[in-house]
Amino acid sequence: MTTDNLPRTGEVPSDSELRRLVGLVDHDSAHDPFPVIGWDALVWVVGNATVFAHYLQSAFGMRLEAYSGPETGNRDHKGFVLRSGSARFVITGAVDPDSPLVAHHARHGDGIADIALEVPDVDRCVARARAQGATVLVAPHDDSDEFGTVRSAALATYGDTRHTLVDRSRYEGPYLPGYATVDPIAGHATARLFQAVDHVVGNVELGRMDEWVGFYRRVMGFRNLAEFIGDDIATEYSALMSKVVASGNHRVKFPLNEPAAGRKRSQIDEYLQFYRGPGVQHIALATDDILTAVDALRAAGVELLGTPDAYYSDPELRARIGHVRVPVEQLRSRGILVDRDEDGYLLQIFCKPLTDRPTVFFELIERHGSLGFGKGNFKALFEAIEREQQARGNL
Ligand code: TYF
Ligand code: FE
Repeated sequence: MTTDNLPRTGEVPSDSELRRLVGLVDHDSAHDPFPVIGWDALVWVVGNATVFAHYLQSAFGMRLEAYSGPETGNRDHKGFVLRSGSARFVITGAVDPDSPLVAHHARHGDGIADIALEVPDVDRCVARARAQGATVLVAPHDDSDEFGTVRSAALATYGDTRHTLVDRSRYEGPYLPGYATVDPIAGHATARLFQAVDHVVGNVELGRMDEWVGFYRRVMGFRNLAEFIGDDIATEYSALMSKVVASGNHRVKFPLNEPAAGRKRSQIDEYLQFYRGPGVQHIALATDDILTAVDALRAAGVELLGTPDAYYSDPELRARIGHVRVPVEQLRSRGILVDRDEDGYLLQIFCKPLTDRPTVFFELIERHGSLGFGKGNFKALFEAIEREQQARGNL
């Protein structure tokens, strides 16, 4: 493996590292109606949490930090808490055949049920959400164990997805009450391939993107970012429309897609059909070494989207990207995309769906000043996605 020189997975990036990794901006949160600290966890419901958690450790270098299951008194389901830098994934799967997770999985397949956000004041956020007409699925309440108390609540968002709001300022435990610290899988040296969650993308139904943009603006006080996919790009080649909302300092960024009429059947329609409704489409993972990460993922057999050679030999691209930290040859051999804007550049690559249904996938992103999402790559990216859609017989 080429990952021996990387920091261990558990090391959390410093504030200044995080700023660079995910492109934070200055922001005074004193007047935020809904102050957000950042991502708390991405909670997955899958058909086999034991195996899925092993895959995220063995292929994505994540580190197991905590566990809940029959051995810890949880007869309903297993939950594995995985970390890479500041990113936390919780993988849950039913043990009890009557667990509510069974119905979620039967409908959606493997997916993200909860985009949990860490907030300093759960009650204040819920009061704001109620006043703005949001659906409160779980009222603010405390959970305690020997490590302290967590206060949380949950709001509904698109589809069956929710946002649990978590205040862990009075809690010292590994995750939540009910979870116990465990040892990572034996003999496996985890490598930190990524350090943070950059953005989480939602797919919503045709014509509803603006409603959900409005939801995040009204309820959470998020703002629109400049990057979007409009009618022009949609009809040219993407068959989707997209807008991005973000928290004040951009720590939490939510691009929202809806299908659009294009030349071909929209990739968003394919998702909505197989996920049986709106849900999380992709999670972008911020890394400070996308080359090493890609090599490690390929070595582990993870499938990434290919990029045609023509992309790299395009003189227009060459001129536009200017100087990047490695020779373009090294990007070409790995299929890594590059985009530049007025603030800097970014490197990015996309995995094929990691689930059986063509739904959720990962993106890796290495930012060098750019605060964007790879606008210059949309054409090459959507063509690559359509090749996969075609191969699945869904185009
Ligand atoms: O998050 C983004 O905007 C980029 C591009 O269906 C993108 O990663 C947008 C829509 C999509 C796939 C990728
Ligand atoms: Fe993205």
